[in-house]
Amino acid sequence: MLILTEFTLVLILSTRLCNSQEWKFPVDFKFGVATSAYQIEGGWNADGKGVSIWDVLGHNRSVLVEDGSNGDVACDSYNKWEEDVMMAKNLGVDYYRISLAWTRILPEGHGTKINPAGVDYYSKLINKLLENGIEPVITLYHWDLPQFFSPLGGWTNPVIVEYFANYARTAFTLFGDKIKTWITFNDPREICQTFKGLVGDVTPNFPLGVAEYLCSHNLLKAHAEAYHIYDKEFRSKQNGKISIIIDFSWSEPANASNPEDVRAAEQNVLFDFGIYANPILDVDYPKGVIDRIAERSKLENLPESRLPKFTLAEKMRIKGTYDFLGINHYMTTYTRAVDNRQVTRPSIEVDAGGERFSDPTWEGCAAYWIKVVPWSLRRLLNWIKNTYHNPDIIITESGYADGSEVLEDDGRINYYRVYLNATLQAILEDGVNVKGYMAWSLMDNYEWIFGYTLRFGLYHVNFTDPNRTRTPKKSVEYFKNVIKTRSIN
Ligand code: PNW
Repeated sequence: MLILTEFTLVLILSTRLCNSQEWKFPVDFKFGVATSAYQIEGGWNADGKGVSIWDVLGHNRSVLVEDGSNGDVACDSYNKWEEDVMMAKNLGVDYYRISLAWTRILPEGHGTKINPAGVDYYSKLINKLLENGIEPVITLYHWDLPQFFSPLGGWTNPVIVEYFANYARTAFTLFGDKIKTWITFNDPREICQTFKGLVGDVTPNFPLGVAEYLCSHNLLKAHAEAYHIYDKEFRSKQNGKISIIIDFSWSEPANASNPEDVRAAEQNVLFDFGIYANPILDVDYPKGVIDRIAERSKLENLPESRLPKFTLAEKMRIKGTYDFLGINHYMTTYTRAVDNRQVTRPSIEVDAGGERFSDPTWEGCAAYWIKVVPWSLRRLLNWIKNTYHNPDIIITESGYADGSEVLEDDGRINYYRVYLNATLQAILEDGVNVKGYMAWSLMDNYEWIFGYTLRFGLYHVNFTDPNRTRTPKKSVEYFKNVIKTRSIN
């Protein structure tokens, strides 16, 4: 009986996956691919570009990088951008998400000294995309902070808010007549938790449990300033949309019938995602986060909470600063409640509590944080729908890594098949307003502290060839076909 039931279920699901006429992406749904400046451009000091924290890390502290490499040349997209556009065109994507290197536009990071060669580079790229019917989506900040801000403490210093606002206004002025979709920040959790608002070389005295929150506090204010500048000075002429991308790692209760585990998992979701999303999509930090950090701070005998407070005016300035929500999704874990009332060295991880682990039966890939667990994407999309009044969502990154130079990338094809199917389930069965899906990434690129050891591309890049030759992997045909048929096969 059980076998029959399961068999029937599999039959229904696979019929739906393969044959159903309705199991298609809605007409207004868009497909895309994403990259970021430091990961692909190279040309780290070409034609007047200034230095970023990643240039400095790649040159002086490349011991922190798995293969000791840097992004000096990367995919050489500073020279090969026309080929990149043709690759995107071949896929048939609606959009190509790139990021601007802040120091290519403003070499000093601050002030008004603009680098004309940098402006020219992005103008040519944007124009070429538009000529080929591809919408350029621009991320202002994808981690390559101007080095100027590093000794000031990066995102932990509130002065950064005005500097970022100046950079954002410069970008809207230079490119806004051609751009319909702007993103302020890519992945605040990575910026503030992984990299601690700098590039995460955490010294023994680094103020953990404080720095992460100073970073998110300033980042949220900077996001809101950029949003309001766009709204007030540019929107009426340029008619674009602007928002933020927040990475969402889903946390599932280890035992769904144990209320403690349910609470611990929810708390992790609030610390990973809600801490950045709630001030924008609702108001202020989530209550669960405020209460938890206050409680931990008290245990540590601190006079006040380690989490900074927004004034009422700041809360109102940040609230509602989104025209849609960008989501990057990679990680899934189970969370088990643990008793951690003891006082240890504070950090956002300790504050978040719970013990996170993955199921050994989940299929993995070369990136340890990625498991193929598509139901978790569907759950987190529903969580957003239910928590924040069903906003428009664009999945701005989703992808799979190989650890070697695989061209027959069946693992990636399977990944996209099941994650796109979960996206369709969320749209068609659950009524979540998902409006787009972007694959990470158009091509293999510099994967931060993993250097060139992880390959996320639909296109292979030969990093030992001075020409950085690009070759389509098998997944190019697959993704192309999904876009063409608007269905999964
Ligand atoms: C994203 N996680 O970072 C970045 O936006 C990309 O630049 C990067 O290349 C891509 O993911 C692949 O790693 C994340 O552990 C890295 O949940 C890790 C996580 C999330 C985002």
